[in-house]
Amino acid sequence: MRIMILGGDGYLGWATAMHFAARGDEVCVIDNYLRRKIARDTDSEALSDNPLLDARCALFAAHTNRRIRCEIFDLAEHDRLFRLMEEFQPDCAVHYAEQPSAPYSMKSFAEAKLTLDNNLTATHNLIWAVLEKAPDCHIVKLGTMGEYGTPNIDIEEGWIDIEHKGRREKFLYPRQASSLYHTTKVLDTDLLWFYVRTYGLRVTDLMQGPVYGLATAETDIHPDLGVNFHYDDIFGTVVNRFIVQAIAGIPLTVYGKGGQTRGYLNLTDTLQCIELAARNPVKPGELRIANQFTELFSVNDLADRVKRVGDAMGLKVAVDHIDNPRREMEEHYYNVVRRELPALGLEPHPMTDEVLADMIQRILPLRDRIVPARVLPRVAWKNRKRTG
Ligand code: USQ
Repeated sequence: MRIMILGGDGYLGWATAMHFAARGDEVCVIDNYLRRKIARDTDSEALSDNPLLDARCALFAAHTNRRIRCEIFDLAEHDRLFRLMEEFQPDCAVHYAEQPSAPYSMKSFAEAKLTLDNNLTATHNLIWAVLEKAPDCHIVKLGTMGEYGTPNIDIEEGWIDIEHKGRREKFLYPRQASSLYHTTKVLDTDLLWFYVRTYGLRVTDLMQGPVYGLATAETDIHPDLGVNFHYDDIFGTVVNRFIVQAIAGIPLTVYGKGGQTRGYLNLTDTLQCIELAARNPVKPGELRIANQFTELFSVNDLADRVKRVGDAMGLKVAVDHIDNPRREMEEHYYNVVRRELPALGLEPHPMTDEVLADMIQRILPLRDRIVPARVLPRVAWKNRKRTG
């Protein structure tokens, strides 16, 4: 398969690039290093220094004999994307190229504007590059479970049948995200659905929950091929943060009551899901939406698990309920349908104690690199008065 990975320098993008290249697929990665810039600007650098993307590709080739083509540019440069699309003719384009941090998107006007401009422009330019230059290309788009929010009814898989005044219709499931970042993903889905139904684009939109982990089959090939592992309040997802906090002796930062429930998945299962989606493309004019997670946990569940495993390893883990910087429900109904990916063959790797212990073992040698000032939340949704 010829596969283009937009956002190839990211936590998921780089792992995905290695995954497909190692399996003999022809991979082209694109990135503009936006995450690295935001990380520098907000003092939120990853735990280890990851070489730049072209250097990682060269290192990967030296150790595996598999080439990953690397292109560094901003997807806002649509003519460049169009040219590359025409030349590379991908069977599949995996779209991760978005500003992925909810807290960053809520910081102030400038960050909100950047998130909106970057995410929607990238999606729109990709759509047009495919329409104009590689119309058979299947777009695999990373959406988020956060698009749905936490409604008081079951969350279906992307679509819902509505009966209204005796008539029926199928619609996109109602979405109500709780950050601007998550809202850009809602808008992406609307854009994609518009172009799917209007021009016959082929799209899989994956509603992914928070990912955890740092090991894949390829990350151990060389220490510099690891993923960019974030534990800061800007880019770090909650499990990765809790593991680092446990090691640094910082009480685990449960936001508010800790009853917030989300669907989680291991990094290796993200790769499995992307591969299943990519190797099973949809027909032209089809938008497939899949809920991408393997297990549901509340934040309290996660804190208990990390504490239990950390304590057993001699870490003395404390748990703290701190003021929730976000505006979200801390106790809520959460029942999510999940059929598409299991039907394609997903075999989940659950979050066992061994999995958490392995994460701790891998991070312990980097203990001295942890910067405590990056851990506590530095962005609050609440510092703006609610008018409605
Ligand atoms: N949380 C804590 N303590 C922390 C960090 C987070 O209690 O120290 C809570 C949050 O309030 C939230 C939950 O844990 O209720 C998950 O937070 P998160 O930071 O792990 O995830 P989130 O900001 O929602 O975003 C992450 C990814 C994003 C992806 C999303 C899936 O960064 O790209 O889209 O997970 S989901 O959460 O299902 O929307």
